[in-house]
Amino acid sequence: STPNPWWANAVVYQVYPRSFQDTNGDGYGDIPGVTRRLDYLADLGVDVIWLSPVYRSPQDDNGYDISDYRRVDPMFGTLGDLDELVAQAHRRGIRVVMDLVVNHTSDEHAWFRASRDRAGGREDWYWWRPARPGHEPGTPGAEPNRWGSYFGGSAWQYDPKRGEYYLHQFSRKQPDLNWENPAVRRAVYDMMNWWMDRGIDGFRMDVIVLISKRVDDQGRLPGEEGAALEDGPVGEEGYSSPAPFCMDGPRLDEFLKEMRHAVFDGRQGYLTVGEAPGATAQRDAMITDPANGELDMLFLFSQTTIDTGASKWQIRPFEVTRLKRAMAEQQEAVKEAGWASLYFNNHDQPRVVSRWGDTSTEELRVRSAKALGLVLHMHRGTPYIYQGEELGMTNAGFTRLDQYRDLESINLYHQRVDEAHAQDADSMMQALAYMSRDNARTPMQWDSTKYAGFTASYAPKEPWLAVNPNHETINVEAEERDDDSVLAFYRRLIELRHTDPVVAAGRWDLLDADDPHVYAFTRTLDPGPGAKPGPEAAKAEEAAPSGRLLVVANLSSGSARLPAQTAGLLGVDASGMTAMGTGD
Ligand code: TEU
Ligand code: CA
Repeated sequence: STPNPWWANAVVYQVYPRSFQDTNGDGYGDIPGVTRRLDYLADLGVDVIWLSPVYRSPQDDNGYDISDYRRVDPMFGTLGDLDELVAQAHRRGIRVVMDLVVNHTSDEHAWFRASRDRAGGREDWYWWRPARPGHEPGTPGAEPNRWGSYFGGSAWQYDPKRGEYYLHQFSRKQPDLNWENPAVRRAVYDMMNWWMDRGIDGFRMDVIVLISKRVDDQGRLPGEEGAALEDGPVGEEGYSSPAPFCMDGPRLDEFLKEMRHAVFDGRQGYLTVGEAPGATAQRDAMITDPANGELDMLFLFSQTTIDTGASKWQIRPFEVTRLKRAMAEQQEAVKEAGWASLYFNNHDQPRVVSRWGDTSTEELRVRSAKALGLVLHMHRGTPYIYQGEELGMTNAGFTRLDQYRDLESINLYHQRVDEAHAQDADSMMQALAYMSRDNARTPMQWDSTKYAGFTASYAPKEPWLAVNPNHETINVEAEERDDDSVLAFYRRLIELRHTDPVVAAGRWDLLDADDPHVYAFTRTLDPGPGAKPGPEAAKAEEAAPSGRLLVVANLSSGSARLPAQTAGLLGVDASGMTAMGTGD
């Protein structure tokens, strides 16, 4: 195996700037707010900040719709504010990774505006297609194929100016870039180099596995008139899925290698992590194998889909065994080469303590948050913390549709309930309460004041999304005073990754895979025959003489017995454990 790169024992903290800290009272978090809270992050001990998009954007999808990659949106501040944030972070030994959204741009980006012209030189920068022959352009059924957008409606939008349709896998304000066009790729790499030269430390790449589309030898998409490829089956909402044709497409490896050369060759100390819905653990191993020169890490979706059905709105009960299986798949796949990212939460996922923990009492919430944090952070890989996860922040608790702001939640409610009758209103509201992205996006809870310290109590504007009422008890200030808080526990988790070589590098072995309550595994760092003696081995001996760590967490709400393998390893009889035991 390869020597560990710098990020192998690093912990990444995701900041969703819109919800982190507002400094000018407009109800939106901003870049000076992140800078203001850097000491908090330095105290927590994180090594890297991943900043969700702050580029110029109409904010149709909270900044994941970019209209100018080289400007900062005024709602977040200025380019100068961003330079200052990066400089201040670096001063504290924290690296800054920016979000890179290049599967699509905003429909207000200059590239797209030029592309609406059939002769402007940018005509092939997006996926333009004519209406289905024999159909009036712009009328229902005239779309090039049956694909549905992930955010509702057709994935095709008619543009009367151009007289054609453009593809958008996400909202109609997020047209997909045509990566088949080398000029598009060059423009993206130029922009990336511009940011790297400015001093940032890498990129988290939004839906990067969607950039290569499966086309036939005439360049036609599936289902398009005369295309050799069949469109997929139409589902209950009236659309087919673009996923089989756009996820992990045929030229993905080629594009990623090209990007690596064009942007990262000769650079050092950076990090690249690609968001990879639909990618398998085997593909993860290939793409993150340093020998292949693609990406450092991927965010797989295997663990985030264990409790949903065909659609993310069909909720099924959480099963510990499924979580273990999903995590194990990735751990096994990258054990020889490649590297795992470890996450339960981000700005698209509900709060893990509400999702898989027990929040029925305050005591169980705290234990759940610790148990889930322990399990995640003790795996082999690079852990990601999403703002507020370190406090055990919970889901939003919204009960009415008008409390939501997320376009996915709102559009899909209308599509599934009002249009397709795929789900009744009550069950959809329950599904939103469980899965909506807005659960992750309520303002960061700093203190117990009216707006949780996210914005001043006397601010002229309310926070853009309601503050969770439980901020009166769950907040940074309260948890900093309490040595047994979730926050204190996260500090120790981060410290362990930095100080214990077994945590950073040890082999991972699952125990008792089929036990429905207890999540247990070992981490082992044995020199083995033929291992080189050296500073690494000496350090390992010093920090953990046995070179072995046993992690045991009861993830059920009741008490559980130590399962056979775990008990055997401890040399004890299976005995009772407390609910959501933290294992520490
Ligand atoms: O998300 C892509 C993605 O696959 C999903 O997580 C998606 O957000 C949704 O939950 C599907 O049900 C990325 C970003 O993380 C997300 O915030 C953006 O909205 C999306 O891409 C489009 O840029
Ligand atoms: Ca603000």
